[in-house]
Amino acid sequence: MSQRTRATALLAAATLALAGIGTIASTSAQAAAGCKVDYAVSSQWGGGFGANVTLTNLGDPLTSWTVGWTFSSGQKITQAWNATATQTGATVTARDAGYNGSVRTGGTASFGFNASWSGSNPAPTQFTVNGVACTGSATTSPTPSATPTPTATPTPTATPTVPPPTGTTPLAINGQLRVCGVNLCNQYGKPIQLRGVSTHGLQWFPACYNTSSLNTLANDWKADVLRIAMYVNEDGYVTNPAGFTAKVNDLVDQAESRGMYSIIDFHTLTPGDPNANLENAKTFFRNVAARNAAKKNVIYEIANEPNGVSWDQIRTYANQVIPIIRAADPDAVIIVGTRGWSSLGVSNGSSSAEIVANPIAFSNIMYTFHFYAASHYDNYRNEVRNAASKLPIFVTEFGTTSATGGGTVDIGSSTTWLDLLDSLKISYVNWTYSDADESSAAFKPGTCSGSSYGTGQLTQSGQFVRSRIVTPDSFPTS
Ligand code: IDC
Repeated sequence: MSQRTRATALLAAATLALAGIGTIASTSAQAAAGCKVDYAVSSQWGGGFGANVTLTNLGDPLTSWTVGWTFSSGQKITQAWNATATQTGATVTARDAGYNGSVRTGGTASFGFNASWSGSNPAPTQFTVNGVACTGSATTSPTPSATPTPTATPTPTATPTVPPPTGTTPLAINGQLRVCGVNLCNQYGKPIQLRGVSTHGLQWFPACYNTSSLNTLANDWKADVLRIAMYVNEDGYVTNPAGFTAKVNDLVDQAESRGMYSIIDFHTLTPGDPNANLENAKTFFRNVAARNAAKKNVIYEIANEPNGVSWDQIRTYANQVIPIIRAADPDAVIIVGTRGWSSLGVSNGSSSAEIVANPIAFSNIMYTFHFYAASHYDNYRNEVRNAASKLPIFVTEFGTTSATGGGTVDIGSSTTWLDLLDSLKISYVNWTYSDADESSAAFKPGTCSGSSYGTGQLTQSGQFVRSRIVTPDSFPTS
């Protein structure tokens, strides 16, 4: 391009840009607004209560928000998280916390608060977002060129609390998970089972988690969940906290963009006492919970396999880490490791009775059970069967092999195990989606240095596990 043509082109671009600014200014006055606010008291005690508030943006994308309402019975906010709340008289204004200010069309943002009450505690019924009353629908200011067509008035009975799924992925269908009774439930309150795989140690197999392998996992294996095994010691997190935190966050995004859930696994193994990593856990979970609070695909696993410690010591650890996660991400499911390498105590001569007698006193908690099919047989199965009617259990790790991760692949025992978990609707995750040179790995050694993760690359274990995960899910929506 000659100097002259180039100057003309620049001038044209500048003119277009100016025209663009003019257009934006004139349309922003007519930005579609619309919102829905869900307000739910999560717990209430004498004189106090906690509540979660979720705003659904039904208008144009927001870059910041305030949610407003008026209390009718003297309630007073004492503390808020994921928003800054101010209260003048009965009028509350909750402003986004910065990191959750952007909400796409159809997206949600949540925050929570504690408040005092006396007499009665009625929920507010009218909310505003950025000063606009929330009617549960979108409105656009009429413009001469684009008069909106009138929409049918919604009938009260036809307004479901949770709208139907907007997609077909596990995440789109099930949305925000929660624990109901002993089950993992979806956004419709229906029990579901998630089936998926675990990474190997991120420090050892970074090459195995890339666009191609994750596409294979979501599209070919039809996995529902990816467990992100972030070892803490053993050359893991402690060697580079910021780097491993970023890697975990990236994999959360990768899973989300493919419609899968992700389990953030703080993979403590050696030492077996999670309290040895308490400060690391606090820092790590404070960061990942704040960063991922608005996402619906995150499940937190706070200690992989406690060993050499009592259930009481595990509880002590959990009681310090859970509030940190909750402060940032109040509604996520949190999974707590159990005694004896997450064997519900069995590998230490104990049982789930110690957990039932002394459970974790937070809501939305599940308990970890792990098994290796060539090491753990009927006495472990009996314990799972027994515990399943009393505790919400999540199998965040199992192998088809011995507990070393190697040795013979026991297809018979693996089949018995997975049939049992299917019948109990217990979610499970296989160790490992990697090409480690050990029989529990799903891919043959060397696979991750190539570009194909097809069935030709699968090991015996990988073929079996894929065949169990690929079958259709059952995700009830009504
Ligand atoms: C194993 C890996 C192996 C690695 C070892 C490190 O398969 O390559 O050398 O960890 O300690 C678990 C643990 C999990 C183990 C796995 C198999 O959660 O970290 O991975 N296992 O031994 N519990 C029971 C078995």
